[in-house]
Amino acid sequence: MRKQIICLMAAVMGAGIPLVAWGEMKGEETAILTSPPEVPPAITRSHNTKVIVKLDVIEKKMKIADGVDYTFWTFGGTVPGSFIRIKEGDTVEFSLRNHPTSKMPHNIDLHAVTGPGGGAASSFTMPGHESVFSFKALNPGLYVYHCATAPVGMHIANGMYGLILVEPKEGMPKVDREYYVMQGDFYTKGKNGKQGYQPFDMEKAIDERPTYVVFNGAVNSMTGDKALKAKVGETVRVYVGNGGPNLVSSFHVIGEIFDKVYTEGGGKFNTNVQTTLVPAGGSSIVEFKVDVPGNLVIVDHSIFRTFNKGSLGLIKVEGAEDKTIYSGKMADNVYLPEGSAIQTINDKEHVATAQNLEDRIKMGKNVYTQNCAACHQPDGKGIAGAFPPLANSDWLNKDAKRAISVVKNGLSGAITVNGNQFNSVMPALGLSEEDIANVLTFVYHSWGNSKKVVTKKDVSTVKVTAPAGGH
Ligand code: HEC
Ligand SMILES: [Cu+2]
Repeated sequence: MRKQIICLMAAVMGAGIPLVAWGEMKGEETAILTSPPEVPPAITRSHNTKVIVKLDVIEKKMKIADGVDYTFWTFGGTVPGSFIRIKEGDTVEFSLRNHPTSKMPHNIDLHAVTGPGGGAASSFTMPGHESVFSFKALNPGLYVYHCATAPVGMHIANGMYGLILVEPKEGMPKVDREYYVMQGDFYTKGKNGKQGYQPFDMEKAIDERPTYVVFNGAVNSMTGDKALKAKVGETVRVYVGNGGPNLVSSFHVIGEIFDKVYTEGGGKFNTNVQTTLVPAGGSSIVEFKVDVPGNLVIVDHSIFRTFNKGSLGLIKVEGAEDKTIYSGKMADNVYLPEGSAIQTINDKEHVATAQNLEDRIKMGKNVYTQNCAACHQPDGKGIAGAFPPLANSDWLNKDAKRAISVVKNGLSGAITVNGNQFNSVMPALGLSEEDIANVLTFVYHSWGNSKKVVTKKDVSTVKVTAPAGGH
């Protein structure tokens, strides 16, 4: 009836006015729910509707890390739970269905709900039951939903959280790709990486000492084949959530700057942000245009969590390079400022003297580890195309005076070692004569070389020339 009146008004007032005004309900539809990292398609309708959401609670064993199983409690079978997308002004008819195989009752508190407990009391559901309640989405934004059944902390710690996006009336600006990423902290009896089935550890949870901190429910949920994807030139939007239960996330993408951040999932955006804080039970919407190819790394910048507890994901960006934006490595120059190694040349007191061959080799080994191994490698085999081998090196074994000169003065230009050409720069390292004698004696007595002994006197008879490497 009301609808007809509005249609009539539109006809009277002319074009440009939608047939159904905002706040007017038209029809109904069933929400498309997606599993992370996927996001349901943008809502294109320009009217409000009744949205039916059916969400299943499933308790199930899944992998939290390689070789580690955990019993997750889920909304929709995944951690985080299914992504729900509706529009400001929509009325949601929400069905929470607790699977008959569940051991626990569960409910849902949606932060997008205006009403007691965010729906928690109305949705308390025993295994094998379904609860239905309805709410009107008054405020646009990105909201967390979670289970709020006692013990609440335990239900959340087991993975009972997800995101619901309430698009503003005018919709979200168009982007090329959207992803769903949600952080959570997990507490297992066994320590990080302990294989086999791991039960929940209440004490660790209370003490806020997580065993795992992960995105999308598991270590490596977004690496390898499961890495997120984008192409150079595309704009990427990530709906970021943090289920907690305890930790706050310092959300960061290594190699990108967020062009826009809808801080805390709200209506206003900040620009040019490096790291955004995502509170437990909160969210953030980040957007960035990818300009160059490569791997972007999604992290919680509380960085031990990333490298020791699992909060690491990848976005693989494919496309053409743009050297004006990122050059790649352009030079690897020698940098030996005054007061570094050079100083030891004149540092007479520093020089300990080897008493015998065994001593000399031992001291030489130390010099090698500290001064040579980084380039020529600890096993003396060098790196193909960059650093020539010292192991079994024909160039080295042929002429000891020449070898002394290399270490004393550095070396540049093309040389051939064991049939392979190198054309690079070895810097003069500023070692004392004693150190040079020791290190070369060590090298000559290692890796199948000629067992020549180099003395300090041998070193002193080789001329000092202008050092290589631009000094
Ligand atoms: C910064 C990297 C770097 C360090 C450190 C370095 N080298 Fe080299 N070294 C090179 C490069 C590069 C060459 C080849 C230079 C060229 O192409 O002209 C080379 C060549 C040599 C050669 C002659 C080629 C061969 O394989 O026999 C010897 C001998 C040698 N280095 C010994 C040493 C010793 C001993 C040390 C430590 C005291 C050392 N180097 C430290 C980079 C390094
Ligand atoms: Cu629950």
